[in-house]
Amino acid sequence: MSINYSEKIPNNVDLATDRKLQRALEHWQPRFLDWWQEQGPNNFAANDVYLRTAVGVDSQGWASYGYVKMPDYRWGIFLADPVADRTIGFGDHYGEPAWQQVPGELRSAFRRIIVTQGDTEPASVEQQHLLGLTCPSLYDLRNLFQVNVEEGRHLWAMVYLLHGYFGRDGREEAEQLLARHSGDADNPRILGTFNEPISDWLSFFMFTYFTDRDGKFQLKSLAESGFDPLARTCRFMLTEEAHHMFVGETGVGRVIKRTLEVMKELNTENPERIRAHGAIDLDTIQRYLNFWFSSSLDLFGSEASSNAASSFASGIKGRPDETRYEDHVCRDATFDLQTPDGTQTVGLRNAMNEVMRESYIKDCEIGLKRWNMQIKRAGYETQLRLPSNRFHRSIGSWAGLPVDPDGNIIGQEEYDQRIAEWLPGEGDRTFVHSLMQRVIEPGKMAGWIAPPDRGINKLPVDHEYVRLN
Ligand code: BYC
Repeated sequence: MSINYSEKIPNNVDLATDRKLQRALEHWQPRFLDWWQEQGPNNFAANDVYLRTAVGVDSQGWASYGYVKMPDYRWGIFLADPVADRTIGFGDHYGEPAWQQVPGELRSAFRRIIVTQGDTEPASVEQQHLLGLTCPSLYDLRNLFQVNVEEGRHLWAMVYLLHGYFGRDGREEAEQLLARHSGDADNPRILGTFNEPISDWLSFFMFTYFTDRDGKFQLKSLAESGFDPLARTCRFMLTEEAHHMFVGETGVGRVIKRTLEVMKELNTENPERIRAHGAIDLDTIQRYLNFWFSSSLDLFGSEASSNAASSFASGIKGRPDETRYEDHVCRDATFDLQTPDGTQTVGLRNAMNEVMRESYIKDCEIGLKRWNMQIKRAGYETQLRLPSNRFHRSIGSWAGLPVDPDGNIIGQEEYDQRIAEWLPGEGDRTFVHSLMQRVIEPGKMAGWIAPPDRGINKLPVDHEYVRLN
């Protein structure tokens, strides 16, 4: 299905036939643009950026690449094609026709979840607001902007649902999505991770690897939703999300590659010497990984959750790839949770957050394996690893406990003493920030990161992906 770009708001939902909705969205559009000017990529509004824009919503839909000034990006409303006679794939309504409208009794639960999803999108743009000023290359600068404009479009996707299906409440929520701000003391973003600063590119790559991957899993579970417009919206968003995780995986991989080159060159594994040579030692990379992984684990919510149970039961949110499972109703099944007080058996529906978290952790391992292969091939024994899912948690039964990366509860004093081994401290951040010098000559890379294997859309790495003059 192609997207109509001739309209003020590009869309494939035939917006022109719903004048009321069109007017409401056209009213919101200038507010979005004001927000983008204020909170979006700092100082790059006038530059041409080599971006991809969706022209259709099938797998070929990404054919269109070209130079665009970001404020002119064609943000719009794109839903994946409908599946004929789609039925609900899980919960108490299993097998019933999917809903084209929100059932009255589920209105506030759906709104809450759409608002939570929507809130993360502008939040991430805000978190990355200043990163462009310290880009390690034009290639990376372009990728940052691609990610930013697509997060902006994901916001549009959720605002369309709020405006289209939730009346005045939805319109008010859409306003609030532009009023909360990442890290704002009075009006912060809803979920913890989205209030953490992303002030250096190592954090950006960790965020796009670990936090965007939470996005993948949450979107996959919402793509199963009984509310068909939400499911179709999320299916299309997932195609955009894949590139963000690619940026994360290759970004971290390139940082490691450069570190290994320096280790070889100096014939040392000494962090101080590696740092003095302008690369990021593997211990620091591990600490950043620990931080963003553990923070992203919190995004799945508590292990035992009545919210999760009712979301599943009522057809709001399924499991990612629900068809993989045999039992789609899960009324009687149970799940053993490992809590600080020992094993606790709960109904499977109540453990859906944990089920998702477990699949997420498995998916995170894939990149780790690749990075570790790189290290091994270079002849070093060090291996990066995911810390235990009990480590450094702020949500759920392990929240706030002094747990080491192996998952053991230790004394608070020992924990406080050793935390600098496990999480980035002031010194790490100061060092990493000191490396963040802007490199903008086409094809040149900052000294702490290796070039990518290839450029964008078959163009060479030294292509001028952002025209800064
Ligand atoms: N921080 O029963 P509980 C993405 C709240 S990322 C702060 O434990 P529930 C993206 C929770 O809201 C994907 N608060 O969990 C990535 C609830 O509050 P209320 C984003 C938290 O409700 C990169 C209370 O604690 N999408 O797309 O089952 C760049 C008790 O909740 C946190 C979604 O998250 C936290 N970490 O599940 C750009 C999907 N965790 O309601 C974008 C929509 C929990 O009592 N959201 N709380 O005030 C959901 O499905 C669920 O809200 C959650 C929580 C999975 C987040």
